[in-house]
Amino acid sequence: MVSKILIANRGEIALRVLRACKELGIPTVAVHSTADADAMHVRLADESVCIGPPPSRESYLNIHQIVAACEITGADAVHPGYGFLSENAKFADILDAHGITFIGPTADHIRIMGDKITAKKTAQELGIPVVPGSDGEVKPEQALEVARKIGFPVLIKATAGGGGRGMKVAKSEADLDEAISTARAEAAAAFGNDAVYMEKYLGKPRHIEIQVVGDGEGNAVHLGERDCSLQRRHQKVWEEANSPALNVEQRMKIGQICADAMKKLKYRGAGTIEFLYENGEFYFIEMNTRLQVEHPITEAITGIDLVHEQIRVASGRGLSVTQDEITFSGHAIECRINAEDPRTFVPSPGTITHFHAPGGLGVRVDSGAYAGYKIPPYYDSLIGKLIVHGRTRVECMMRLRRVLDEFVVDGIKTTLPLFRDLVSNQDIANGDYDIHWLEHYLAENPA
Ligand code: MV4
Repeated sequence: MVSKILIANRGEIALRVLRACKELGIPTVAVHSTADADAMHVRLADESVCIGPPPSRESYLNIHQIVAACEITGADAVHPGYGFLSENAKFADILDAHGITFIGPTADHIRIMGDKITAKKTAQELGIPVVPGSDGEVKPEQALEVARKIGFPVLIKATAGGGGRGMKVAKSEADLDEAISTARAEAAAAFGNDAVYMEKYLGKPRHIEIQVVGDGEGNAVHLGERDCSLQRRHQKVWEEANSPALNVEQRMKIGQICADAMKKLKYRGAGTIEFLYENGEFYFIEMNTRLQVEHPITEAITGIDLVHEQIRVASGRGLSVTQDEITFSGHAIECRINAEDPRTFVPSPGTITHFHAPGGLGVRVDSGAYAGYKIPPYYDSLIGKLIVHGRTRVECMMRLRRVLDEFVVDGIKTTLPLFRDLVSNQDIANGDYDIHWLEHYLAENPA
């Protein structure tokens, strides 16, 4: 059942999920740490429960406290948002054991996709193109033979990794031993698991991800792609739907491959299938079994509320659309507004003294910030997302430029000045960038 939803998250995504619940007429329970007692989602929820002190491991990651909050309030479903427990299979299992609906995939699918080797093997079995590489884990004594078969340069990746953690490039045989030992040591330290695998290293790819939603019974749809290439140290900064690099035929082809794969898997809920895209080819790297930060740009071009879809599926009501009913209209860009220095990205916590969010046609601001809001230093620095839509990419960029000039966040440093530079950059205007572009730009354009 889904008759009262507990939102096991904070910040802008908690507010976003709460909005979807309210539109569906479903009562909401907010949980918060003592640092978030004044947060907007707490104010707007029907009920709220303090689940602990500020540290995440004592609050938003505390499974016992969240289950207790469900028991206290009678919440029979939990939306995990992203981050925190959103891809924690044990959490999904524990909720199932308590008869509480986890609004997301099955614990088994979370596990399969959480292990990067089983994720890749599963993707391959489902007909998704993958990066050429090793057949599973590579032991040090096998590394040279495997690398010669793949061809240098190769990339060593942690099986338990993801998001770029525990990766090492080996450009030639001379680099290989050190790359392997360093990657294994870092993986052991970061994940408690030193297993690594190997892939052909792609030098100048774009990062393109496909949004999918499945009903858990064999139906699934794709909602097109998002280009997330503009990243800094694996943190996405600016995302676009559609990708400036793809045409309609490519979009439909890779989208259908992903939707068909999710049908075979009987995938339940929202998911994102991540690819590297280079020389016209897609290469699967990972699948995220959660709602992504950047989901609003997909909503902007399709008109589909992804959280509504998640809740419908979790309620057993299935998808609200068939593939033929999904259309892609216009272009959308998301800028992540972080409480950080716009060049060094050093966190800038503090109190917002003035907050003016822009408006107008095609403008969405997902944020729980307000004048007087004290940004807690305990969590990530995202204070809001600016999503702008236009009928074309040119119109979208024109609107984004106006909106960035209108947006006011005083009292702390934010990444807004960076976006004001990017929206006027020729490469960005031409959509001419890859995953390394932003780091090169920041290095060449220091504060
Ligand atoms: C790669 C790659 C090049 N070749 N795999 C980084 C995080 C994780 N999603 C996988 N990542 C990469 N895997 C091969 N075979 C380059 C990256 C990568 C990257 C990927 C997407 C977005 C930004 C990135 C930044 C650095 C490296």
